[in-house]
Amino acid sequence: MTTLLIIAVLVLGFMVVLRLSRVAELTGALRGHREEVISEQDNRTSGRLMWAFGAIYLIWFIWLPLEYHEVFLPQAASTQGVWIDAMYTFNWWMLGIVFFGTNIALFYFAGRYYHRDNRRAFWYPHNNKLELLWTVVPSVVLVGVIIYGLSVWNKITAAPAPGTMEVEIYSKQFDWTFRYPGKDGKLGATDFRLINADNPLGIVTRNTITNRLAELHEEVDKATAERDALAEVLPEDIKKKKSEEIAHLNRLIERIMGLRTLMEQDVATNGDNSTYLHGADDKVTKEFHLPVNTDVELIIRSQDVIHSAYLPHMRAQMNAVPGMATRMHLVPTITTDSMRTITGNPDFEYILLCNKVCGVSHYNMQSPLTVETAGAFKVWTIMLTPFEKAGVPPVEASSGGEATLSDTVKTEIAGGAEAAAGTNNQSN
Ligand SMILES: [Cu+2]
Repeated sequence: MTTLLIIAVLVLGFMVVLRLSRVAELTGALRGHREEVISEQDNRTSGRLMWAFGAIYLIWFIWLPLEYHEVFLPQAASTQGVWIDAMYTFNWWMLGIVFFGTNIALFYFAGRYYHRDNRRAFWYPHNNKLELLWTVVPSVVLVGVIIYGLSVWNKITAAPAPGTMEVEIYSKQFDWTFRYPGKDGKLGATDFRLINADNPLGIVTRNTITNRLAELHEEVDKATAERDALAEVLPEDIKKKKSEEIAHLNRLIERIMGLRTLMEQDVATNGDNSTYLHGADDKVTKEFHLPVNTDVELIIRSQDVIHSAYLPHMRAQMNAVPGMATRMHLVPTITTDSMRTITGNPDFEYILLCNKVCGVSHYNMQSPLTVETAGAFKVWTIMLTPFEKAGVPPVEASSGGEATLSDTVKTEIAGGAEAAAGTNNQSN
């Protein structure tokens, strides 16, 4: 009701102003005043109003951050965040100086040099020194901004020091999965062809390869049986489609056997250092923890579309791109508990957000992050179940899949190298 009244008052007020201006126009006309002739007094008033508006406008820009700084993010919670904030502040200073300088000049000149009948404008078309000045100074400042930005970016994406702990952030529509190294301290190789219900990240081990092959052979058998049983009744195009599906599954099987060849060769060459032997003890979890004051190398991957791993309190963000692994360093410097004290919010949680519009549930693609002491983190990781114990059932010695495999050993040998070249391994 009050809102309605306020709106009514505003509308009526507006109509009154319109009427009054019409009255002023008419009385002017009666007095013989011509509307197109603007007096010096009018121009001076406009000039003063320009100053008043300029002052309010600039004061508003100063007031905004002072009033609302509490809704800004709290202090940066990582070493990299401090670098980013310093760069951000530097950029704001540059922008602020230019913004206030140009706007003060704009409003000052507009108010100072209003039109006077007895004065002519000074014709000043060109000045080489001025041109040089306003070309060189912004160029130098911009080069400075870019060099500063690049140096910070290079520090954030620099190659990790040997022994840096790797943590994988794996994205898919619409959630996050995390992978921590097991006892060997290293993440194992992955391949998207091995992804199934038991192996959401496609970790490569002898077991996962065997299980995935068995699963695919079962699919081939089922699809073939289905197609053949209905051979009499199915239309030609559907049968063709079914055959294409079966051919696709068979190609997938060949590629995975190529991967297995590659794995065995790598194990033969590198022994225990082979990246294919590091996956079994990896720990796959839906919870995200990081130790405080420890340099962590985040490996970021995606299963489907481009996502972006964004940790606002760490001032960290990196795209998750399907088919490749992106990475960045992070040294969290404030534990979740300390941040609760700093912000005065007992429920404070760091958050990992997806920062690329990736589909219908993008808005909900998030995960809390716990930053804790190195000791607490270690205890937490030890409590996690290693991958091979967690999801993958042990392989039976004589599974149906294995039997069929021996039939295609020739293909394996012939296609191994080619298929291996086409595999998409993200090894460390
Ligand atoms: Cu996403």
